[in-house]
Amino acid sequence: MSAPVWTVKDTLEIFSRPFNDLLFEAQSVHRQQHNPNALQASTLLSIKTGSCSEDCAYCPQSSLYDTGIERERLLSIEEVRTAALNAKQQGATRFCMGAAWRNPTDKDLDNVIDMIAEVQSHQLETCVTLGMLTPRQAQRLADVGLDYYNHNLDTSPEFYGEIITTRDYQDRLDTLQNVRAAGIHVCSGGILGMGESRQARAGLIVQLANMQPQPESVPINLLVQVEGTPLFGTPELDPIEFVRMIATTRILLPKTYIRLSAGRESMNDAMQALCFHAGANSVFFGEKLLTTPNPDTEHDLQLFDRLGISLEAQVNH
Ligand code: SAM
Ligand code: DTB
Ligand code: SF4
Repeated sequence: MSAPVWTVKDTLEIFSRPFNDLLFEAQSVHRQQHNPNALQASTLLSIKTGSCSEDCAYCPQSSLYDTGIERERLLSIEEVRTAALNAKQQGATRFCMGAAWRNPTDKDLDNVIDMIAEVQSHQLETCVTLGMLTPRQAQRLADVGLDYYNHNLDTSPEFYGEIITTRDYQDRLDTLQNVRAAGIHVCSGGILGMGESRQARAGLIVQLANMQPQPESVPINLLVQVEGTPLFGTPELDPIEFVRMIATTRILLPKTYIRLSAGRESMNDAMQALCFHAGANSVFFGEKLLTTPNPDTEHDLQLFDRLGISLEAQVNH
């Protein structure tokens, strides 16, 4: 049987169902494919912070906005090792390294490849997010055994131009295609709370759901509003709408790991519990995202315990 081709209309129909019907369907799909009481945990590290040339309206690391973030040099291997060991000790199974680049140079990639090898030596899965990649660069990352590449579509093709002008949607799709062709697992999702419509939310899900194969990992971020960025002051998103997004993503991408990503700091425990019920089954774990705070590890562990949720076990390579 060939995979369904989703339209925005079909997706909006699901998205807009009565909340209890939507959640029941999402939870039913979720249980067919996943352990409903387990979460995969990844820890983030910014290996190169600030002074990015791009104009992403949400991002504190763009050089075009005055957000008080200082440019930092590329971290050393020792700094990466310390952070990776700490993440593993806390219970993360994957270590994700992010760089504030439009794209890496080949020299940048040499350094990142050494970092990936270091993280792998501690039996952690690896993920990097470095901006756009050429087919050759993606192949180099595949050759070193990188597990996941994160590159977000961020929103629908139609709303995208309101958020980023320095590269277009097709550039992002091309990078994802290069990652897929190299045989690396694809991690791609987006951000809610940027002033987008429900149609734009559905439009993002359709892009992800119609990829063949679908991405293995989809991060759904709630905008972290940072003073100085153009999106600072955007009206807050209704939490119920965010839960609908998770549930609809779960229904259209049944096998994918859906990550409740940035923005957990501003969510209460009940909202996070609803997101896990709606099908979110991975989180960023550890007290910092790239430049902004994430919930305390202790608080997270207590929340998971209250919900009877366990962290997925460490993987042995
Ligand atoms: N520079 C690379 C790129 O843009 O592809 C990699 C790092 S970039 C910070 C990774 C992703 O973080 C972005 O695509 C965006 O989805 C997310 N992000 C950045 N700032 C955010 C914010 N303030 N709130 C929520 N998500 C954010
Ligand atoms: C993703 O979708 N969210 C993460 C990760 N992929 C790289 C990044 C969130 C960044 C939030 C703002 C910050 O901390 O700078
Ligand atoms: Fe640069 Fe990535 Fe931030 Fe965009 S999201 S400004 S590309 S660091």
